[in-house]
Amino acid sequence: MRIVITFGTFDVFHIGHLSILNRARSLGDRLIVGVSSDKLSFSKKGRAPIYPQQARLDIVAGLKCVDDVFLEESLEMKKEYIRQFYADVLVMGDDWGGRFDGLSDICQVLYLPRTPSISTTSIIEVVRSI
Ligand code: C2G
Repeated sequence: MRIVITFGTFDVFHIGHLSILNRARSLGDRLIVGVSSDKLSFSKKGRAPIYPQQARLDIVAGLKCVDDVFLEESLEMKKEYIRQFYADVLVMGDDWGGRFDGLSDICQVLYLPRTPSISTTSIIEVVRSI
């Protein structure tokens, strides 16, 4: 059994989010997703997410490719989460390239290419301009 873990805010869920989760799932037998808490998300992006954390958790948990979700409270707790869920592989988008290489002593660390031309920020900008 190969367990894959990944993390993200997944605010205003879009095709780029679905794509990385499907690709992450295909690298193993189970996919566990840490969804950033509202507090963590605010500290990363300097603005509150549009969707509150419970909605973001429910959306990600409802996907066919996702086996389990939990709330990610801190960027610095990746090691604890990896151990807690017995993850064999950590998948991150390549916008985080290199950032978590220090964890390669406890699991495989892979960075997958982001889907071009879509982001939560660009969706917010389009909606604002209508
Ligand atoms: N993503 C993607 N393509 C896009 C947009 C996002 O592949 N066009 C990926 C990101 O690389 C990330 C995941 O979708 O792997 C979730 O994206 P975000 O919600 O922006 O995640 P982020 O806030 O970067 O959270 O502990 C790390 C963080 O929680 C990552």
